[in-house]
Amino acid sequence: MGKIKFSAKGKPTVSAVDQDILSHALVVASHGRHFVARGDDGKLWQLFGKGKRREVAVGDEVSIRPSGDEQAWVEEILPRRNLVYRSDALKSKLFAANLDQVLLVLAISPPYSTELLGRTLVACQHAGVPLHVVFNKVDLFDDVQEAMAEFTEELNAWTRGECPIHFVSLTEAPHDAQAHMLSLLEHKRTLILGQSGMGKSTLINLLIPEARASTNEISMALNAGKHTTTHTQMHVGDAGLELIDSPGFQAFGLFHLSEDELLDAFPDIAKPGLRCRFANCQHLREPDCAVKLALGTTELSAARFELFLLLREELRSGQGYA
Ligand SMILES: Nc1nc2c(ncn2[C@@H]2O[C@H](COP(=O)(O)OP(=O)(O)OP(=O)(O)O)[C@@H](O)[C@H]2O)c(=O)[nH]1
Ligand SMILES: [Mg+2]
Ligand SMILES: [Zn+2]
Repeated sequence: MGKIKFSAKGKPTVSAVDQDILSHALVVASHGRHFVARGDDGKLWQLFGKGKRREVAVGDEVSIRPSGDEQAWVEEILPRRNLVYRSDALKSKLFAANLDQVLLVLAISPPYSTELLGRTLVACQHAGVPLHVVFNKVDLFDDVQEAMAEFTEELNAWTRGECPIHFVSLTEAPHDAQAHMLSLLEHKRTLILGQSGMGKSTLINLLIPEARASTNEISMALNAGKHTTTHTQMHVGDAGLELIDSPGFQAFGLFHLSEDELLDAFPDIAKPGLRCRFANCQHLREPDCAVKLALGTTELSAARFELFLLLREELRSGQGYA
């Protein structure tokens, strides 16, 4: 990968390039309003977009119109297979598009949030993208077997057993981790998500050693020398590896879902909900509420019900702003 510069502040400069020729490119890096795309010939372009055409995500296929030697306008965002994003009442943050899978990296230090896990699962289900959980830093467990059993039970309660869980130590058992992860990631485009400090970049650097230099070049420039990832970037490795690194998140808003879509992501509530006495039961204080009856049984965990109520309240209160 050549040098990527995010320094241009003004409009792209017009030079002797032919502005009438459109070409195809893949968006490989995003830092909010700055984007980098790779043309079919491997050339890297600094991308600019106007209006809706500014809403590009890493993984997007775009048609571009050159405006300078290294700069181009987004002419069109080609139809997406899927898009994983989060949103609050005011704006959306696009993580990545056209994915095969999402990998959520967790660890006990810094402590992971089950609520963020629950939200990530809802976002992935809504996007139609499979989610895997990587539980990293198992070297920090006192009793590995006991801890693995305990965390598997906790995570399965949150994901209803729908997400495979992979326990690894990226720094203490890198060879094992590498072999295990490769079988999961080869020939796939994978978005790596997680809170800050969980080991997302460590995982990518282990599998694609060249990623380190490329990441550092941008992160150091943007973030005054800190290692934490500040932009979303796709790294390409051998065996068809396409790994998208992203900055750690502390919040994961889902304001873009409708109430029906939210319910789709909670079959453990939708299903008993069909048995409630009232068709429009809110599952709060209504008589003969089958959801309340299911609560605490193997059908519905209290934690998932609480998350559902929280998300529903959020999207109701956000209506009219989004
Ligand atoms: N003990 C232990 N530490 C690890 C392991 N994997 C990663 N770390 C450490 O965790 C810290 C954070 O790792 P990063 O890969 O930068 O985390 P990140 O998820 O990319 O964080 P952000 O870029 O801030 O979102 C680093 O100091 C790593 O060395 C592990 O398996 N065990
Ligand atoms: Mg990182
Ligand atoms: Zn009910």
